[in-house]
Formats: sequence, structure tokens, C-alpha cells
Amino acid sequence: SRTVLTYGTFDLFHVGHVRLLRRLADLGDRLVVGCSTDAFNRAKGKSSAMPYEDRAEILAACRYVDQVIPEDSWEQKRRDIEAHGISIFAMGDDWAGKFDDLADLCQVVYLPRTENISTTDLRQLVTAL
Ligand code: C2G
Repeated sequence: SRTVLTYGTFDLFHVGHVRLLRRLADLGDRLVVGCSTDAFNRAKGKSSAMPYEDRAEILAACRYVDQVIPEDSWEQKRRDIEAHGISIFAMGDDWAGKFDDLADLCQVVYLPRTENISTTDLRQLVTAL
């Protein structure tokens, strides 16, 4: 079996996230998603509109996602890859090259982002309503 792993904040879940998760699910037969905790978001310099519990619940409800785990550090990726028997680590290509060091453990893939949508855009859209 082929398990895929990715990480993200996934705030204000939108079609860009859905289209990424669908493509990731198509790369293997199981998809594990590391959802950034609120504390790790602060470490990433990001704040999210939704708390971790809500973001994780929404991801778990997504048909493409088989398991959600908390992401609370930059360093956990190697441990997660080993623990979950990951064959493919994949992210959107705004991260292109950033995780190539994981290539000794598994395949590393960067997929094109969905254009014209982002959590930042959505926040501005809602504010302008
Ligand atoms: N994404 C996408 N298209 C968009 C917006 C996001 O494909 N229009 C992808 C991103 O490339 C990322 C995933 O959706 O792979 C989640 O995006 P974010 O929640 O912004 O994730 P980020 O904050 O970049 O967290 O350790 C890795 C970090 O936790 C990644």
C-alpha cells in the first residue's frame, strides 16, 4: 500500500485545499494530513481564524483524507514518515525544494497551487461583504 503525507494550516477550508487533497489522494491509497496546531501556527508567524480543533475536524470530514495528525514542529516530518510508513511526501509548490532533504526516506512531490484562491483572499472577500 502507498501512503501519502502532507501538512498545512488549512484555515477557512477552500477549493484550493480540496483540489490539493484530491490530487494527493490520487497519488496513493491512503492520505495522512498533518494539521498545524495553533501554537505551531504562531511559530510559523501565521494566525488562523479557526482553532485547531475545527480545522482538524473539517479535514477529517474531507472524503480525500484518511487520517489527521497534529503538526506542532518543523522537525516531526521525519518521525511521521517513519511512523506512518509514508511512501510519498507532497506539498503545494509554494514549498518547492524546501523539503528535498526528506528524499532519503520517501518520494518528495510538489504540486501546483490552485490559482486565485487563498485564505488571505478569503479574509479580504469576507471583510468586503
Ligand atoms: N494550497 C494550494 N492552493 C491554494 C492554497 C493552498 O494548493 N490556493 C496548498 C498549499 O500549497 C499547501 C496546502 O494547500 O500545500 C495547505 O496550505 P496552508 O494551509 O497555507 O499550509 P501552510 O501554512 O503552507 O503549511 O510544515 C508545512 C506547513 O505546515 C505548511
